[in-house]
Amino acid sequence: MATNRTFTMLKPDSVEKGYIGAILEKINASGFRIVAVKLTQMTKGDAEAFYAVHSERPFYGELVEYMTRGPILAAILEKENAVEDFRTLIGATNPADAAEGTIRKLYAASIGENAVHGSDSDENAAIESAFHFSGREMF
Ligand code: DAT
Ligand code: MG
Repeated sequence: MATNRTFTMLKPDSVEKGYIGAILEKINASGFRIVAVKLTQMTKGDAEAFYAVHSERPFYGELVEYMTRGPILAAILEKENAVEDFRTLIGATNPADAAEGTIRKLYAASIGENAVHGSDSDENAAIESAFHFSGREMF
């Protein structure tokens, strides 16, 4: 398996509740290297574009409101099989369905406010990383 990268956001609820340290510790302990990291806040336009694939879904408006209500921690992570392994680490979209020990099981409140984002493909990881970071911010 190739060493590769994924993109994550610790969403506004994680930042508000003070979970950044604990979640980054878990990410590090799971073998991911942080390639890029920053606190940033998405504008309405940013969130609408980032989640454009969900624009016809009934929760789209709430999702955009949630993702823009405060800062997020955006990061790029490197590991063998990064995309798939990170999706395993974060758990199911709905924390009620997430496996024991996953980030969403431990830290997410609901399907709408589910603590963390993880890219779902190598292609989307590259697109999402470029959405938030310039080349000189990646190490
Ligand atoms: P994931 O974040 O696990 O990739 P997704 O891409 O299907 O999940 O959806 C993106 C986000 O949209 C998800 O993290 C939370 C929100 N969302 C998804 N399904 C939802 C639902 N049924 N009700 C409310 N919010 C939902
Ligand atoms: Mg998704």
